[in-house]
Amino acid sequence: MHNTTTTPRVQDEIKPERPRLHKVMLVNDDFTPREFVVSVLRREFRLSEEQARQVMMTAHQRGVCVVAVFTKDVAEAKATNATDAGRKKGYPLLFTTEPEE
Ligand code: TYC
Repeated sequence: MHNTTTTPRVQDEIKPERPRLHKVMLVNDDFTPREFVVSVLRREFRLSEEQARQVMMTAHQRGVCVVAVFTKDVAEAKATNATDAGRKKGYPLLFTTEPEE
């Protein structure tokens, strides 16, 4: 009998992958009132008054702003709810999602 030594291969070291997070983005438009955007951000994303104002103003000035990151299902559900809140009032307010790099 002869001795054999084995070195573990990289693939044998099983590392569970973290679920990829998804960003919720707020998209600017010319019609939705600023105060309404702030109220949706506070209610749907639990932002403080100051955080909500900063996110709203960033979207207003730059066209888009990251609101928060969540797992895919949560990001999509929150983006849909927040977009629907605007639609119910007749506003074109839009929240989208995209995977984080
Ligand atoms: N641009 C809007 C206005 O001037 C306010 C607004 C900000 C709307 C951000 C959407 O994502 C938005 N009334």
